[in-house]
Amino acid sequence: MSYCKNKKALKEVKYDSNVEAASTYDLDKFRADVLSGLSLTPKRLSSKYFYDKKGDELFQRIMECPEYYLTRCELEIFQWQTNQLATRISGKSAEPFDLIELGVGDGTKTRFLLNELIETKTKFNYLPIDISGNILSELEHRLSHLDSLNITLLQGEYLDMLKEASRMSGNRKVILFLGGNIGNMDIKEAKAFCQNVRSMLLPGDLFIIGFDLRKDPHRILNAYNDKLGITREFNLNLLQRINKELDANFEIDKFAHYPTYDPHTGACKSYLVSSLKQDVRIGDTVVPFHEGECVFMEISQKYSFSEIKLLAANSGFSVIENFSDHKNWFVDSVWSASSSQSQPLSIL
Ligand code: AVJ
Repeated sequence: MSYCKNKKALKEVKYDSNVEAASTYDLDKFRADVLSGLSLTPKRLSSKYFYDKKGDELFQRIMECPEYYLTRCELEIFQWQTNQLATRISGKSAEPFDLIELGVGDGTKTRFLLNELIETKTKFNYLPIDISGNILSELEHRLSHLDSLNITLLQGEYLDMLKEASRMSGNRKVILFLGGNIGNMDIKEAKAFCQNVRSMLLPGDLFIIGFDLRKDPHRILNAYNDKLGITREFNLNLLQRINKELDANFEIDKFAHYPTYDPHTGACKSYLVSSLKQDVRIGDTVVPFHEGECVFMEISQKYSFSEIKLLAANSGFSVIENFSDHKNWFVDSVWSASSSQSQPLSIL
């Protein structure tokens, strides 16, 4: 189900599956998720499947779009507040800790932090988790010059791999969840996710989450509707991936990309809308589409500071510091796991 690659072994990592077995398993799950999603009303596909090789490339290009401010804002935080962030993360104890990153992307931001921690001779292990094996090997390559870095790559779903990581050591934990990836869950899912992460931590462990903040709705919508049409391609690429991997026959030009932002709920959602009545075949299954019928592709939830505070409290954490960019468009919020007795009743 997963594979772990251990560069400089911090511990012997045991794994019983191989990559071959992993891909067969993943393909069955992909098929099941696609078919069940498309049998719902409204139809939906999961944005976690955007990231095949082509999807990774397209996302890299989205990050370079002038409209897509998120990455640049968070980069600014990691570039200019590295020292303060590193101090927060290292804490006061000299004991080694595990820095576990959920969803690594290209690792540009984290590199600032890793450099700082290495320069200050901080003892820590770096465990990046990503669903894309492709992205992980690129990251490993990019970090290969940091030869004093203890790194363990974990390929798989965040929570499965987090469990795996907790089994590997009893060190204090610092979890990084950057890039606004939490936005891909709605508020309810985010709460359940944070509670799940909390259940694998001990009081005082840290959870650092990057949130895209509420702001001018036009600015938000434009970030998901770039002029070059890369975000459109990024969404349509999932249909192409389904065609390739699940023997399907989506006709890409019969679906229109439709991004929306609702400033009331803070939900930025994108849809693919069928431009006519059509049948699509996926393996042996025929999926009918009406004219104008939509497939809900992705949510990118935006937050206010008070919503962040509430989410922390409702999942057993307290906010200890917020690091934002100078425009206040994005925040990396540092949470500390509260002691279990002080977890309040759910009010979200
Ligand atoms: C990688 C989840 C942070 O939601 O902003 C970018 C993905 N989708 N453009 C986001 C994405 C369309 C991105 N995250």
